[in-house]
Amino acid sequence: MSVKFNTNAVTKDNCLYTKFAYESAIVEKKPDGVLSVTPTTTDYEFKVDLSTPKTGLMLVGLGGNNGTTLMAAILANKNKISFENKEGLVEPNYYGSVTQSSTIKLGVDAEGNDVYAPFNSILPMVSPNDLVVGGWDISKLPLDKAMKRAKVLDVDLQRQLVEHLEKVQPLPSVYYPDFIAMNQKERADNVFNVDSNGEVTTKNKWADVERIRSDINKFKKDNNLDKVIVLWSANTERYSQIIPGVNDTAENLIQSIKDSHDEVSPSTVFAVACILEQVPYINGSPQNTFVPGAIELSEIHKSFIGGDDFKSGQTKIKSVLAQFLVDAGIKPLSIASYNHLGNNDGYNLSAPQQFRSKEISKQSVVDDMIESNEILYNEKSGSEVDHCIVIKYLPAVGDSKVAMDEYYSELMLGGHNKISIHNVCEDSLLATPLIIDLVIMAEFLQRVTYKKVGEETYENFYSVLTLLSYWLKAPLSKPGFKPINGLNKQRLAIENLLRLLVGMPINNELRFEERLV
Ligand code: NAI
Ligand code: DG6
Repeated sequence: MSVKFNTNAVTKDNCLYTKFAYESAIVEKKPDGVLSVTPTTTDYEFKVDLSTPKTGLMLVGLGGNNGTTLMAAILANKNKISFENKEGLVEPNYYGSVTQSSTIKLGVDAEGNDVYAPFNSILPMVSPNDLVVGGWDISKLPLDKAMKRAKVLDVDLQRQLVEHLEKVQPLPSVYYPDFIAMNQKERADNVFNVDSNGEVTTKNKWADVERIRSDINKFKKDNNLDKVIVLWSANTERYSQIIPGVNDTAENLIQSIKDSHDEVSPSTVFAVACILEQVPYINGSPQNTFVPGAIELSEIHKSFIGGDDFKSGQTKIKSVLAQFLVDAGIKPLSIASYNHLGNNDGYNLSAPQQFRSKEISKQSVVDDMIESNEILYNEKSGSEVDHCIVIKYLPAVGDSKVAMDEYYSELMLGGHNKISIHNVCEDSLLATPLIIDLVIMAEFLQRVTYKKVGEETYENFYSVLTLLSYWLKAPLSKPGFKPINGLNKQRLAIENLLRLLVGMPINNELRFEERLV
């Protein structure tokens, strides 16, 4: 479907130019407790490069459940591979992907009814079918076998994909045994950081950075790509300790890598390599890959980063439900989130330090909602939600993760409300469309620049791509800013950005066509 916008946006040299008045408000708390609100307006000019580049995606963890499912989804869609399951013929699709399978409201028709268009019809975006996918894994299994090991896809689809996947083997990767669970050790047979005896060594971390940089450049050259995006979908690592002088600044981090400091993780080594190559790098796992020094390095090199941890099922619902309760004036008192799963992610998370990374990520998601409502959360009536996260490894259920949540809330006049959710989700089929969205949006956001009216040069967005927060459990934010977790707020920001870039006013649901006489 194509959409024509009759706005003031101007196309020149294959770029789209628009003007946008950003309206906000500055709020000051006066000594007498009064909140003083002053509307503000800043005039911007935006520019979007309309050409879609030939884009490569390099996944760290290519041989895992997400990696193989992503590869399979793209191949199935690109080659129109249908398959039989017990319910009949299944046509390939990208359900679960906002960029591929959701719509945006354009406006209303002559009768005042809402009209929608596909998300990816507003502005040119790379199609996932055109992505060139490659990447690294510490396991050398070719992808047809890795897909079988993952036990995610229907067997008839697997059978048809073998010929496409059997020749794909992940590149060797960096393995520092201390960062992922020891139970992953036997998987690590495809590692490049080895000494002359073939033993894993963690003593040449700068060489590891250089190797990754060279892998990226080779992939780009071999596939004749305009751009590469790297995404970490490898095992959850333990947290790195943040140590002043070690990883607190860009300079210290670089020196610590050169000194092969124990607290530098593989995911941070990948981050630094990508930042130095100005390749966008997204972290789909919960660990603190982006130590302060990595964020500063991304600022210095104006290189895009985004994270952390795919927000796929249980946490996505939480970021809607908790927001709904608090916005409805109902006070959640406790949230208990249990889950069990039987895939390799669950196996890795059965180790305490890796579980702790996931616990932190899953827990942080309601913080800003609590802070948004002082009527419900205050010193007198209690300012916290009891929030517990349990994850158990149960091999029998495989990739079909079972998540059970109980939301216990306080109602009017001492009443209570308990909402229980039982959610069975095929984990990798939920997570893979998020990878697609993160990559398509990161690529798109690289093509958007802006300047204040009157300024000379167009700038890129700030290096931490917080517009990706919709897809992430613990959104990384600009230092000094608090993350926004509410799913609806996150979606609205993306939708309004697309609207303003084509010269449309930002979305509101005033519906005056209907409500005014
Ligand atoms: P998986 O365990 O199936 O795959 C991870 C892959 O990473 C494995 O093949 C492993 O060999 C590889 N690996 C480990 N360390 C590596 C390194 N240093 N370099 C290259 N490869 C390495 O896990 P899955 O299910 O694909 O999930 C991947 C990550 O995404 C996990 O951290 C998980 O917590 C996170 N995640 C997954 C979600 C899901 O629904 N599947 C949702 C949210 C986050
Ligand atoms: C257990 O929770 C395993 C995790 O890797 C999750 O499957 C993943 O983080 C998805 O989490 P959520 O909370 O978004 O469903």
